[in-house]
Amino acid sequence: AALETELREAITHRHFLLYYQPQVDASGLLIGAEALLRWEHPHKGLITPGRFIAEAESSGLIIAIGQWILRTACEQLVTWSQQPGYADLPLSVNVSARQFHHPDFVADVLHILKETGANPERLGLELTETLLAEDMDTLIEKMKALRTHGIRFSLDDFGTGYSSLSYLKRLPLDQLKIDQSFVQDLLDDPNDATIVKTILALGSSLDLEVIAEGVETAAQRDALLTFGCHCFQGYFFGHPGPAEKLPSTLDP
Ligand code: G
Ligand code: G
Ligand code: MN
Ligand code: NA
Repeated sequence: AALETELREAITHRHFLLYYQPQVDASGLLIGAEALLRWEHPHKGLITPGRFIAEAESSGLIIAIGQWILRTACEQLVTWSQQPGYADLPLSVNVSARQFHHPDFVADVLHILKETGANPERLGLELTETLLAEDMDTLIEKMKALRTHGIRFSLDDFGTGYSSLSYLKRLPLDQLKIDQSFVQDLLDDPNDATIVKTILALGSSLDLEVIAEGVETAAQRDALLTFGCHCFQGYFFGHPGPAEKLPSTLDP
């Protein structure tokens, strides 16, 4: 397809870049960042992954792009490790199902960490529930192998997929990310408020950190606080942007 050809060219010419979005605690202190892929198209400008990730997955190009993403994120970790205020900042990287299921995934991640010199304890990987469709034992084995090195795992877009609670209990996770769709209507839709509270209770009983995504207003943040949520990500705190624009403290 035309898009596949363009993606191949983008890989060759390194037309990708990573944006970073802040994650904050209840007092607005920066507690982490999420790396978000962007394609700097020579004619079409900046393209968000929603428009090409599916093609990257189906064509298999996500493997090469994913390696570039991990390497770039690890290089950013090394840069931060030398900057006051950022030295211990955790960075989360999105990993697609096809990428994670590749037989070389664990070796690739460890190789990139070694080559860049990034601290594995600062690296988090965000998985989605689509991964759970495949062999559970292999999935858990790979997660455990990476966790031995200190890498953390988040379940992204949580609540939108099909993960049963028994799966959730078996997975060696560190964090649940409440999908932004539930945060969006939190104040108007009692069902969404109930779902958010349920995810927070689940996280608490499974000893998982819970972070709310897509927080756009102070009112949403305040409601989440009263529910016992202490970690936030969203436009209210900062849009995804270049690493240089990531503020070390936010005071909304
Ligand atoms: O940043 P944006 O809202 O455009 O992201 C859209 C979707 O693309 C999200 O579902 C996000 O998880 C996914 N995405 C963003 N960056 C990456 C990446 O580096 N790798 C993968 N596999 N998906 C990404
Ligand atoms: O699927 P994933 O959670 O990785 O994707 C996160 C996506 O959500 C990114 O593309 C990012 O640009 C977007 N995003 C981040 N904060 C907000 C927000 O406050 N509101 C909305 N609508 N989107 C957001
Ligand atoms: Mn994510
Ligand atoms: Na998400």
